[in-house]
Amino acid sequence: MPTVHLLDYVAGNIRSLVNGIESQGYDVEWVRSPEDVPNAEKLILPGVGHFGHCLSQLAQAGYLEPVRKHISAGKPFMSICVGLQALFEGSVEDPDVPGFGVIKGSLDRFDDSTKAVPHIGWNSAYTGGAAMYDLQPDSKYYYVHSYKLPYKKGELEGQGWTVATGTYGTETFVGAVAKGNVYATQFHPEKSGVAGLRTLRAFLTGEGAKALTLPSPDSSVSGFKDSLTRRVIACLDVRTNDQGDLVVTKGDQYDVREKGDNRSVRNLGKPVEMAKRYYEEGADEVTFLNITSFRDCPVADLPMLEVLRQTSRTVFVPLTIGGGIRDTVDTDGTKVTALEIATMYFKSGADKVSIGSDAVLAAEEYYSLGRKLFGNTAIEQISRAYGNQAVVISIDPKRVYVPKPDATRHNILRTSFPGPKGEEYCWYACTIKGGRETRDMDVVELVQAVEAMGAGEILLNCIDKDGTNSGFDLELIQQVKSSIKIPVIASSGAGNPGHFQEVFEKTTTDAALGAGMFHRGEYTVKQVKDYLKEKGLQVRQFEV
Ligand code: 1PR
Repeated sequence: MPTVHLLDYVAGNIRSLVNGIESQGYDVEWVRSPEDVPNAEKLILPGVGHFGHCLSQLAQAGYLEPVRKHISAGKPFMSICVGLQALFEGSVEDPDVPGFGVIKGSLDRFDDSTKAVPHIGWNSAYTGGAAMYDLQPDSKYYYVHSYKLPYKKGELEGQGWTVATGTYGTETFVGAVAKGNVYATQFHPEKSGVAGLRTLRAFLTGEGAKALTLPSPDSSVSGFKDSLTRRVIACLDVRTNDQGDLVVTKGDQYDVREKGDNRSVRNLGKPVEMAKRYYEEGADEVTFLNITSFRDCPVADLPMLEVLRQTSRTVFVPLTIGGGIRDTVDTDGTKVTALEIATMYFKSGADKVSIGSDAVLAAEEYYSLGRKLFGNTAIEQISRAYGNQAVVISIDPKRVYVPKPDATRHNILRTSFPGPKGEEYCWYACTIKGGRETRDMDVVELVQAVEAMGAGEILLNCIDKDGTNSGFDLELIQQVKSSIKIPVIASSGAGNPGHFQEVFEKTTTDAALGAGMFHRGEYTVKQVKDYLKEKGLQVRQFEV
């Protein structure tokens, strides 16, 4: 099999990239020291973490010069995400650390005054008609980043670079650049479904470089409307049933057992098969929640690791895994940190981890210590190692009614759905252990604390709505959205495509998630996306 060299310079969640490359019939050889670089014919630099971390790791390990030589020798070179950013001169993310300087220009941060940052989701890589590694004008690519090169007409073209852009809010940014032997993408091709694998293939085969067209001097790829699509996520709650099999289940307000005399765990199918089906129907992401954390099992044998390994070989959209991510003690008595558990998940193919109960406990400590951070929580440790975007906080709130605003110290809202005694106000209490234990913390307190700790995204469930098919809790979603800058995924209650339209139109949510309606076969992901498109909302269509 032909090979491509991959620079393995930090612990990164690059299993998906390896899977993407292998799916195209190529073998990965790892560059493990600077001496290996000259042996590489084709070299890929996957960017992990943040700008300064990436470049200082490369510098410390002695990679800067060999990589520069590889590029100037005209050998095929591709860099991804922070790897693209590293090619520029610098970034406001770490102003003291210089980049490779292969491209003139410096990165800034997305403006978060009117939109969520990081920019997470499927956006364009628009080339304005230039041929660039098989990028297609109607395709969408998966981005996740807070820093970007703002697109300025002619700036990169004047240096001979062909440019592709996306637009987020009113900001047009550089999504990909190419010149000669160099191709760099801000998006993740390995997570961008068929469109992403196509552009990766164009690099691997060399066809992309051959067919690349130069920008014309007056070309412009800016001036777009926001091209970020509405993200639709399929979620699989997974646990072992009473027979010991790993099954996808689904509860009603978190009760996953059948009603009536037969109280066995509901079995709705097999996790790997169902994830693949949702991918092929056009799910923009797939989330697995390991709802019982497989107690009594050595950490290294967690069945979810195998589920991820198998899923990530065929599902090329982001995979999130949640459940049991906390410091723990293994069955043999050894201590295992949350970071170590997250690392195992990343190495098995996860792109993000989701933390539930542990986040609530960490937030309680954060407030009790006077809002100070000491760098020791799971959220801080995992986001430091893998980047904020890799850490999702899954919240399981419950509505608590109060008769008047000053009846509680918590962040309340006036509700259009009064309580059993006609109460017009409510707040949302955070729970832990799958809703079994309610804590004296409201959702606003929790999301603000975890944002300060470095979480990249919120997965906002709602116990009252879970499994009811009655639509999302719009009041809860808007309360959370207006309290933080990081993106929010609305979850719980989706029962038909109209509920997705409603949550996207009536709140500013960044994504919406469904579970039961997909598992029970009531609607497919494709039907939801077709419906949203019909209603004039931008969605990514699945490509074959
Ligand atoms: O606390 O870090 O070990 O994580 C445990 C994880 O498991 C948490 O993310 C928690 O939300 C989840 N979890 C625990 N128990 C349950 C349960 O159902 N008994 N599931 C559970 C949470 C909620 C969503 C669901 C949406 C949409 N399930 O995953 O998919 O509510 O459902 P719908 O569209 O059918 O209404 P830790």
